[in-house]
Formats: sequence, C-alpha cells, structure tokens
Amino acid sequence: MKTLRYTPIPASFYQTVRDTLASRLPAGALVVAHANDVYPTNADGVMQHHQNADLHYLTGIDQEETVLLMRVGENGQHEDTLLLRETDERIVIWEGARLTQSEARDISGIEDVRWTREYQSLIAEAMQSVKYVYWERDHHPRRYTYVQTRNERMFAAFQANYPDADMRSLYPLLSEMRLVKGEPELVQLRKACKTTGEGFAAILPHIKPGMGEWEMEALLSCEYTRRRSRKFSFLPIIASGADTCVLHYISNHKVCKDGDLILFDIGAEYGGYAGDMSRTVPASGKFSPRQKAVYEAVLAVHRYAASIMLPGVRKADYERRVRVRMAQELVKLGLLTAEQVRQQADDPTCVRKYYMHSVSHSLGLDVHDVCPADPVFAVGQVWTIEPGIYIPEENTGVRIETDVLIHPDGVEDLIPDAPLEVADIERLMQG
Ligand SMILES: [Mn+2]
Repeated sequence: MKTLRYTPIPASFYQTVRDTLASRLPAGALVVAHANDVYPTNADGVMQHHQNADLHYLTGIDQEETVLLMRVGENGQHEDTLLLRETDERIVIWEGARLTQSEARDISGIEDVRWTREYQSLIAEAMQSVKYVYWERDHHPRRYTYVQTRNERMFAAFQANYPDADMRSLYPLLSEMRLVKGEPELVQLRKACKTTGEGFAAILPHIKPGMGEWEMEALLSCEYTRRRSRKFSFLPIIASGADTCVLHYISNHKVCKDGDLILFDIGAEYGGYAGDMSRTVPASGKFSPRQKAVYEAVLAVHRYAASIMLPGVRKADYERRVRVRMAQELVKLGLLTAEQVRQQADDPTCVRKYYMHSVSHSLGLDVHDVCPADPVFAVGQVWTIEPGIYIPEENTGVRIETDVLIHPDGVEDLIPDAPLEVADIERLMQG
C-alpha cells in the first residue's frame, strides 16, 4: 500500500470482524463509527492523528474523517458503506496523498466506498427502516476527558435530528471482541513488541552516567522509527534516580548519575498496535547489592505472575495472589514486617505502600486496551505483566514489564529480545 509505512492486515480479517459483529446484532441495526478528529494545537498547528481504535478494528482505515455505516439484516447479513474524506489536488499538494476509494476498498474489504458528503443523506435513507442504532462509544473504566470526541459530537447531532431513535452502544460488544486477538492482529502486535524490545537492547550499550534522559529518548526514537514505527505508543518514561518512583514521569529532562537506577517504561507502535515494556537498569552498568536485591524481588514476582496467568483465572483473583507473593518479597527486603502481612494473609493490601498499581492491563490497539468489568483470562488475550517496587526513601524504583500472549498451557513472552536477568543487563551494558 503506497500510502502506508506499515504492512497492513489483510482485508479478510476486517470482513471477518464485521461478520462477527453483525452476527451478534439484531436485524434492523445500523452501526455508526466515526474516525477520531485531528486535534488542534494553536494557530494552524495540529497534533498527529490517532485513529479511533474501534473504527480501525472494523475497517483498517487509518485516516481522519472516515465513517463506517453497517446495516444489519436477518441472520447476520449486513451491507457496509465506507465514507472517506474526498481528496483533491490542493490536499495532495499541501498534505500529501489521501486514500483513494480503490485503496480504501483494498484495505477494508468494503466494496461500497463513497465521499463523506453523502453522510447525511445515507443516514436519512437508512433511518426509514432502521430499528436500533449502535454508535461507537468509549466506556473505558479509566477514561476521563473534557474533550468531546468526533463520535460523541456526531452522536449528539444525530440525537437532535432523530430524538426517537433507539440508541445503543457498540462498546460492550466490541470490547469483548477486541479482548481476544485475531491471528493477523498478533502479527502486528508481535512486530510492535519486537520493535519495542530490540530498540531498547540496541541503545543499552550506549547508556553511561552523565547521559541525559532525553538523549536516551532520542536514541530510542531512532531505533523505533527505523523499524517503521510511526511513534512511541505512549509518552516514554525515562526516569533516573528519585524519579524512578514517579509512576508517570515523562519530562525526561535530567542527567543520570553514577549509582542511579534508570527506569524505562516505553513502547513502539506498529500498524496502530501498541508495545508496552518496562526495564530498570543501573546507569553505571552494575547494580549495587541493594539495587540487585530489589530487582531480584520484582523479577521473582514477575515470574510468579506469569506462571499463574492461565485461561479461566479471574483477573481480580490473579491480582490478589500477586499481592500475596509481593508481600513475601517486601518482608524479605525489610520494608514490611511479617506481622503486618499476617494480619492481611488473604489480601495484603499493605503492599500498596511500595507497590501501588495493578500488575496487568490488556494490550492491543490501545496501550490500556479494552477491558470488561471483571475479566477472566482466555486464550488469545494479550496482557502486560508489570510488577514494581518503589522505595522513595532509597531513591529506588524498579518496574519490570513484559507483554504476553495467553496460550492453553501458559503465557508466551512477546518481548524476548530485551534482557531481564541482572547478569544479562550488566553484560550488555558493559560490553
Ligand atoms: Mn503498561
């Protein structure tokens, strides 16, 4: 595809996704999903476009102002229409090529591709026979924003025009579908994860005391971009010294010092899919005995978590068991007393003093991907595993994070190229 940096998923996958969605919708349903807006900065500036994940999942089209309309009939039959931003010579000269109708057809597998100016008339025509309207909504449990998305704005405009329409959300269905990854999605995710780990391993030998966190960010950006990633999958955290204990540190402005730990929480995107990895390394290339003890404790908890992430396990129970394991390590490190832990034997929430986040989130088109209220692990799901111990009084924070795919008998590490063991990290940094 001449306009894409990445190799796209075959159109047959998106056709299957739409078939599955339609088979779960009642006859008489209309599906509406809009692209995300291009967000403004100031003056005539804009941010890099980031596609709506549901629209990407249903069509593969990564372009602003795109709309998917699906009309569902009996027995899961469906007629799909894709609306594209009309391209013209002026747009080609100033912004570069946009998808032609035939390119969009090839990517999405949708035969009926039109320009967006037909949107209102197509909606009006559909509404003569439609019984239910399933709109793209985002009900992620941790979503919080003042900004109205394009889908929300179009939803409000639609409701003003059709106040009696039976409006429903696509979110429950799509989040259930997106949680289990299809084979073609795994190709993209593997590439995102491989890029994330390989890029990190490539810069590790160059890290020395006196280096700026921003310089490490620059090296990583180079390694990711040359592997055809279009951006970091989230703002990279490169935190040295005391800031290893700041969970969402992103200013990356300090110079790392001899004796510091450096915590990387980084990811490359590929084809819209996100990698997400954390590693903690000593600036000097050698862990101090205490740093090594904390590191080994986090690694032990990481191994334990990976060993109990099995199909059929409730995530809430998994998180609780990881806290039980973490409590043992915190006692060994002298951070909690055995007595404190004994009082909360079933669920030692006292670990939150040093380990305050959860251990896993799902991963896919979004870094914190779709997640039902009470998820149960299943084959084909992709999760992070990221325990951490943060001791501000010692300027010591360690997080170790891998991305894993759940198989029937256990998990597969999707980032095998980034070192995990103390000896491997030290060898790579000193070599
Ligand atoms: Mn993560």
